[in-house]
Amino acid sequence: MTRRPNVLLITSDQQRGDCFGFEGRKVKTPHLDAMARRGTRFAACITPNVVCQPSRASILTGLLPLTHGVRDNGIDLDEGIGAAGFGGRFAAAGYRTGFIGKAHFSTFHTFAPTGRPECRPSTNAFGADWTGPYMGFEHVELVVGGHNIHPPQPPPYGQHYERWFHADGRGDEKIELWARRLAPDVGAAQTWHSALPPLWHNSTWVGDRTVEFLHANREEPFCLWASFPDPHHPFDAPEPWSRMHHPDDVVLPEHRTKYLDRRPWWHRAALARAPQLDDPDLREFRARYSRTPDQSDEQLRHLIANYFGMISLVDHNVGRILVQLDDLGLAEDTIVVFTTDHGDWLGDHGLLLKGPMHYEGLLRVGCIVQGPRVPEAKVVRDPVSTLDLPATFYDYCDVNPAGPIHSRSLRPLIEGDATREHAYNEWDLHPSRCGVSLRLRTVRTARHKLTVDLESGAGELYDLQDDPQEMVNLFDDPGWAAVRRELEGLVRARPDDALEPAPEPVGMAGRWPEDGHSVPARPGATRRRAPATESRTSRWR
Ligand SMILES: [Ca+2]
Repeated sequence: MTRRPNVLLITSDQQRGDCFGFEGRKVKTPHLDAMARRGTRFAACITPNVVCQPSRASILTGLLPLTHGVRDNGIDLDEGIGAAGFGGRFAAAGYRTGFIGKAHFSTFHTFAPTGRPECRPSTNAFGADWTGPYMGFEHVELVVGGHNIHPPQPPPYGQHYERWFHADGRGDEKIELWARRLAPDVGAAQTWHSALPPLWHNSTWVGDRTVEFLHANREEPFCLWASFPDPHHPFDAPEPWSRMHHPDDVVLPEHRTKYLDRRPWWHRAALARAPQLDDPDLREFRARYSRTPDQSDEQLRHLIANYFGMISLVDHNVGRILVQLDDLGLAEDTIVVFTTDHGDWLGDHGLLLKGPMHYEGLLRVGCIVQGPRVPEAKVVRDPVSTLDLPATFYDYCDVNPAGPIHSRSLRPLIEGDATREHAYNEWDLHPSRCGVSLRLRTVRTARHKLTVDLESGAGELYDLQDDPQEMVNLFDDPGWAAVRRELEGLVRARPDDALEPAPEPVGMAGRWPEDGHSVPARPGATRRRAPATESRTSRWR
C-alpha cells in the first residue's frame, strides 16, 4: 500500500445488535450482510451508554461517559474534548476529515440558545455557507435531529439537510406527506406508513452526501463519519420501505412480560414515577414520549415491521456508499466500520425504546469491519465496545491519540487471536428523566452481565449462556456470590478519571417550542461561529 488507509465510519441510530440479516432475524440487510461476508464482525459489541449523546461522544473521543463528561442526554460535549477526538486527530495528521448526518455531540433542544450548530434555536447564527469545523471535523454537513417529531426547521434555522429540504419551497408539503398515515393503521405506538417520498428522506440525503464526499476526496486520505438518524423512533418508514417486511412474518420476542418483581427496584420506579421537572409541559412531554403504552401482539408486529423497513432503507444507502467506494477503487484502501449508538428493547420484556434496563436488545450493537488485511467472514465473540473504534482507527492509520484514552484497538482481535475479557457501560441519570436518580454501572463479559446502581447498591446479574433471555436475576443468589464479587471488582477497576466538575445539562431533551424555534436567539448570536481555534484547547494538552 502506498498510503495510509482511509477511514469510513457509518452509523445508524438505535439499531439493535440482532437486527441484521446475518443474525437470523429476517431483517432485509443485503448490503450489510455482504459487508459481514467481506469482513469481520463482532458478535458481542456493546455500547458504553444506552442513549445517544453519551455513546456518540464515546465513539468520537474513545473515553467512557464519565470521563468525557456527557453522563446523560442533554449535556453538551466539551468542545476541547470533542476536538481531541478522532476527527481532530486525523485532521492534525493530514487527513481530509468529514462528518455527514446526525451528530448529536450537542443538545438540540435547550432552555436557552447555546451557540452550538446543533442547538435548534442557535442554528440561524451559522449561515448557509458554514461547513465546520465542528468537534475536530474540518467539513461537516449536519442533520439537526432527524427524527421528524420536530420537522426540519425552515430557514433561517436548520443546517444542511434542513436547508436542502426546504430549498425548493416545498418543505411544508413534504412535512405534510411525512405526517400522513397511510393504511393500515392498527394504532401501534409511534408507528405509521409515511407518505414522504424516500427521495426526500434523510437516509437518502446522508447516502447522497456521503457518495459526493467520497468522490470529491478520492485523491486524498480521508476520514469520514457518515451518520444515519434511523431507525430511531418514531417508526415512520416511508413507502415502499415500510412494507418491505410483512407484520405477519415478524417473529415476536419470546418474553413480552415485564416481571418487575424479578428486577431491581429501579425498573418499576423508572416506569411509574413522574419525571421530576418543574415545567408541566416538559414533564408531560417526557412522560408521553419516553414511555409507551403496552402494545397488542398485532401492534407490536406492525411496529417491528416498520422498524425493519427503516433499517432496510439505511442498508440500501450503505450499499450505495460501498458501491461508490468500489467504483472509485478505494475499497482496498479504506477501513469501513458499520455500527450504531445503542439498541431498542423493541418489545422485549414488555418494553419499547430505551431506558435504565440494560437488556441485550438495548446494550448490544452490531459492529462490522471491512478493509485492508481484515479477514473475510470472521466473527469475533469476545466482549468489545464501540468505544474501541478510535484506537482501532489510530492503529490502522498510524495516528496518535491526543492523550490517554480508554479505547483499545480491535485490530489484534480482527487480524490475530487476541482476546478481550469485558466491556463497560455507565450512566448517571438525573431524576428529570424518569423520576429516579441512578448511577448505573454495567460490566459485560463473554458469559455474564452485571448492572449495579452505586447509589442504592441494588443490581442485576444474568448468565447470558444459560439464560440468554435474561429472565433470572442472580444478583442476590448466594450461589452466584463469587461471580457477583468478580464483576463488582471489574466495575471498581474502572479508571478513576471522571471529569470534574461534572458538566451541567444545557437542556432536558424534551423542551420543544411549538414552532420549533420560538426561543429567542441570544443577542449578537448572528456573529457567532462554531468554535474553531478555541476548541483546540484540550484537557489533554
Ligand atoms: Ca440514538
